Amino acid sequence: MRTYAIGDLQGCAHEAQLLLDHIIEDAKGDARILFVGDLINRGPDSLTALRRMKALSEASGGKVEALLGNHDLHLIAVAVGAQSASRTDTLDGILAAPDRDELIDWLRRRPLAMFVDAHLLVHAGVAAQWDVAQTMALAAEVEAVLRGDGWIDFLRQMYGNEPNHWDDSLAGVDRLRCIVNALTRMRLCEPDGSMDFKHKESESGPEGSGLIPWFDLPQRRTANVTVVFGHWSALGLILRPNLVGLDSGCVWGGKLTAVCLDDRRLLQVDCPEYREHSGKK
Ligand SMILES: [Mn+2]
Repeated sequence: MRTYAIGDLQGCAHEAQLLLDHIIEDAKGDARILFVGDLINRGPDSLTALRRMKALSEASGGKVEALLGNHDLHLIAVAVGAQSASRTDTLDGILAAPDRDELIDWLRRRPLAMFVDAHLLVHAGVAAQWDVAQTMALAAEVEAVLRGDGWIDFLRQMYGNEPNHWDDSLAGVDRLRCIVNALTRMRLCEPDGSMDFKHKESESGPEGSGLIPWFDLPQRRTANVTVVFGHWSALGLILRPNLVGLDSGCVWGGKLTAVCLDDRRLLQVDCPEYREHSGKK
């Protein structure tokens, strides 16, 4: 069996289907397919994208899985009234769908991190202090809350940029928020690992800011495995020996990318420019 990771779909259901067809052909039918999150929002057909991925996952016997990204969490929060919709959302089709409760219920039970064949998959990033075991344990803390009775209460408290620096002593909602922000929102950091949520346009932030991408922090404890992530379309595809960045800007007129984790073979689909790339994602 070959394993493929796919970048941010953001509602590009048509391109997702084309890419899945390529993968099935490439794998001769025996594929494990892992989405790195943001299945929906901004793009033209979030409802179809979400319905198809749910159906595919449920029929796959665990071979198709999707991580939770910030847009997925946003949808869940909007659906339960814990967050306001944004002007640029394209989620109305899901929110009005007769099966919306089933879709939301499936989505909130998705993981925030996966560790597969020495690859650590997350939507946005991992805090520099975390090794693989701690990353998986912290993701599981949030997953348990999102799957539990208190999930709506948590969503009401989830948003906020503080605390922006991980500390093992963090507790309660501060701890959960910091985990969510690292795994689903982080891009640039201060040299001490503090997360910056203001800048996303480039790898270095504004001149003189001293900001660096989370993955270039020299103290990062996951540098010994390959980290696979999405979320940062301004960077485009990143392929390094221990790092795979998969958000190649599908919804912004770029490509939808899958990488085979077994041999780094790339499969890509060109996308029409559904949205103007203004740096606001
Ligand atoms: Mn994202």
